[in-house]
Amino acid sequence: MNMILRRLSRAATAGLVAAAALTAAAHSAEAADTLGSAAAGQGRYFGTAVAAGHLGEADYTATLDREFGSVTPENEMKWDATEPSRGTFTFTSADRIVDHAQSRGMDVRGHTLVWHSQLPSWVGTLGASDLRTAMKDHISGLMGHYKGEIHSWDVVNEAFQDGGSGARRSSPFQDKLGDGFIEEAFRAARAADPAAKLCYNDYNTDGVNAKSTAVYNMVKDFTSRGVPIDCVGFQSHFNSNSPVPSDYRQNLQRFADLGVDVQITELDIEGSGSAQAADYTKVVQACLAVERCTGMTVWGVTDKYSWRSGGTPLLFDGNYAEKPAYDAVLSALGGSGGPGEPGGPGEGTATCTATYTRTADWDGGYNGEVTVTAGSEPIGSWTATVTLPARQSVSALWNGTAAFNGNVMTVRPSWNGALAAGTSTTFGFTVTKNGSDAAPAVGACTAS
Ligand code: G2I
Repeated sequence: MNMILRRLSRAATAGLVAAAALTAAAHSAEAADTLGSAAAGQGRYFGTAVAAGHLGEADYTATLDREFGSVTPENEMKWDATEPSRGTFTFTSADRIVDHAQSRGMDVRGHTLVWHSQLPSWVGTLGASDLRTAMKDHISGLMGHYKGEIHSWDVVNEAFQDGGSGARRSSPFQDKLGDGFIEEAFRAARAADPAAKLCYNDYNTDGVNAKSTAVYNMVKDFTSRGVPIDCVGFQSHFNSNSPVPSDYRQNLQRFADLGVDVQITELDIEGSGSAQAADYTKVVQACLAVERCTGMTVWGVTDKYSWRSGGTPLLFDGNYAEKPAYDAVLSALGGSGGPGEPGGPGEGTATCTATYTRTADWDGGYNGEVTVTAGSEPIGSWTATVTLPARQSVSALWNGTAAFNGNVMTVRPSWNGALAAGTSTTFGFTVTKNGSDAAPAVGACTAS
């Protein structure tokens, strides 16, 4: 098939995919009992890295198709796989993944266009001018093939060094083209597929540190000068030497505050049991707490095919059984089957209480705060009602989402649904008094 026909047929398939994705979303609203559907209920995607070589394994594809809403080819879109010799593109393995994903209504992340690793040797032999041309040709060739079919591309991957310097990593691109290669790659990427979100992706940038600050400064510079960048990927490979940072959410938020989306792109956490589950919960909650955190991808379906399988870092074990980490992620995403949900621990016994305090007061209004506390079982989600006195109205609400029926406000969590036994969260609201200083009544708290 010549290139033009190939592109046309890929575009026709993409049209079908949009319809399939809508069907999947409609279904997910009814039964959020998988990672993908629960995340969709929170306005996020939940994806996984996929290797083309495993798609023939029935349990692998069954788990993939059931649970995930987005896929990232683990190696198949890298430079050595797609342009092994200059100007000769091979898309067979990547197409296999993209076609599989599209036929099931899943989205695709592109990984990765410009990276120092998994580079064919011919790239390193080029002089600066040739290398610049080759880089742009690679971007337009690869992105052009999948134009309109990739929701986000990792345009440049891992361009900064580890350690405290915040310096750029040596690579053929850095060494021959200088700092400007990143900007040139993003501009070429925007031209090649204007619909794709363009991300910078890196590791050990998950907390606030010298490396993440160097990336932050680059993104800030790009946005201030109009260099096209839409998102930053945080790989999030964690283990005991590199635990989930306590300032993870804060770090994601500072990037989001620059006006870019943030995505968790290669999540895996070595460990097992409840400790691993608790770490996964932290990651999901951090993403859900940041409005511009648009989705999460785990770096593989099953522990047995993980790039660090010895550390059992994923959500399904080698037999595709759901691990405690799976339950924790599903529960943190507000899905069913988690604690207190049908089929989950504590089914039917989950309870919560809600207590009210006035935290601020002025002539025309006041702020109220409701503390929601889980009973003796963990809860996956909660609902609390607040009945307002006559004439009063709510002008703002935080850490929750509200639905109104007359003067009764029903509040559900925004990101803070999952609570361990005995732990609490709060939501707050601002009330306009309209001449009434009476206190609202907080009704029963319902846990699920
Ligand atoms: O290293 C973990 C990830 C860090 N961030 C960028 C990702 O692209 C990277 O993924 C890993 C893949 O999970 C591995 O599967 O990248 C590795 C290479 O840097 C991949 O490993 C390679 C092996 O080293 C090769 O021997 C093998 O031929 O996978 C290749 C394909 O199976």
